Amino acid sequence: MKIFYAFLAFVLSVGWAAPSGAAEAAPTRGNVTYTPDITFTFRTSIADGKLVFIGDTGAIAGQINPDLKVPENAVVQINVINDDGAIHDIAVPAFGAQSDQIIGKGASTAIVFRATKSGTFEYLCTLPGHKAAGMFGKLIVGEPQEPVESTALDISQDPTAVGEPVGKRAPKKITLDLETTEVEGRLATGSTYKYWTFNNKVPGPFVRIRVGDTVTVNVTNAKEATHIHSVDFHAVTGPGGGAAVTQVAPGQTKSFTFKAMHPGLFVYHCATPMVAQHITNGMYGMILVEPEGGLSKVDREFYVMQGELYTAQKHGSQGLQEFSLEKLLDENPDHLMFNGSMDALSTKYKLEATVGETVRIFFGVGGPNLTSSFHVIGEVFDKVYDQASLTSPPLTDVQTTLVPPGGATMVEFKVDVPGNYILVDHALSRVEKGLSGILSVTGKEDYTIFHSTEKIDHSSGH
Ligand SMILES: [Cu+2]
Repeated sequence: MKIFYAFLAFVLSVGWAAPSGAAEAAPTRGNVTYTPDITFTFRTSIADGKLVFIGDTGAIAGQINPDLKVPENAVVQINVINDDGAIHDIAVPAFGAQSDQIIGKGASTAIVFRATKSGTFEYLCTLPGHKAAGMFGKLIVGEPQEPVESTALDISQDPTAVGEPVGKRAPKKITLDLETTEVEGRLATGSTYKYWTFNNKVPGPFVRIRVGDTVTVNVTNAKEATHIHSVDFHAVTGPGGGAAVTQVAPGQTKSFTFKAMHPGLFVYHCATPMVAQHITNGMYGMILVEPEGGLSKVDREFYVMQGELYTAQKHGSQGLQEFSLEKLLDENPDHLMFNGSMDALSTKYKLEATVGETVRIFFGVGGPNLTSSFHVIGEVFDKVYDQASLTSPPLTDVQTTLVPPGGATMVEFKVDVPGNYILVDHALSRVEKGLSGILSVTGKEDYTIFHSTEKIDHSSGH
């Protein structure tokens, strides 16, 4: 009898874990990971006595059972949030994709699949009677999408703009001109944000000097600006890191001169109240103060900074995204990004290296609020200059390293195997809000390090 109940429990648990359709779904799900090409979000609802899916964000927001248009071979994610408290699921039978069931109000689920063939297919809720009650729509694959590309300024920062290594030169005098601006910049395809910047880039320019240099900083606030701005360098020893003497009104310039006393990789940012708002809007960057004799030589150097945007509109919405003070104070951003825009380091710019080369990443967090668990998927950091201290011995063989807001790290590693390596904050929910970048490594395979008879899925993002 006991055995019978154990068997029954086994059957029930398998039945629960693998609803019909899951078996067919497995092969397509196995092909996709971190970054779908297109994401749709539905809410379930009852409208005019019918059960329906309603588009939650982006171009489909508010539409009942909207047509979902995707390019052929795109990796598609459909999220469903239960908003009526009845039992539902979502399936696209043509691609073997089926979710588990969501029961409680507020519960959610998702399916991810690759749309491998063109044509018009059906999505639906597979619960008995729900399709008949109205829960179905069209997935149109292959009709070319018209990307809504705005003419807004591209504020994303080039990760290879790392300046000249100081080498063995003696200390010298340097002039640094910074212009603070307020510009509507491109956030993603079809959306913009009113960024506040240094030199029209987010992050601002990578400043590279050596210890003992004397730097005169001129901060000019663009005359079109409507706010006061300033700059606080964490490398500066002096009042406010410079912010106490650079509160600049639009159209004005203020200056100060400092001597770089400490080697290291330091964040700079605007420090005008409300400081968190000025930082989130894009007013951060980094200054590298190299030690005497310079850093060791590497083959590739990259400049990467993590930032957050707090918008009234949800992630994925089209048009101008407006700043939300409430979300800033809740420290709950809708967008996270490397180098200013959603796709700066995945589409706009490429981080590239060749097998056998050494890579160095200058990584900082503008924030203003979230600590980064910086990680490169598929790599191990040979060296981590923890807290960006260049005078301490580095940590060796590190998987993930913590970088606080207003802090930085310098990591180095040799690339041994070709492929795509994804830069992330290992708090991986943030990938869903835009935070990822790709280091693309080409060159000869080394089968003693990595080998598989399986085909690499290039569209997986790896
Ligand atoms: Cu500012």
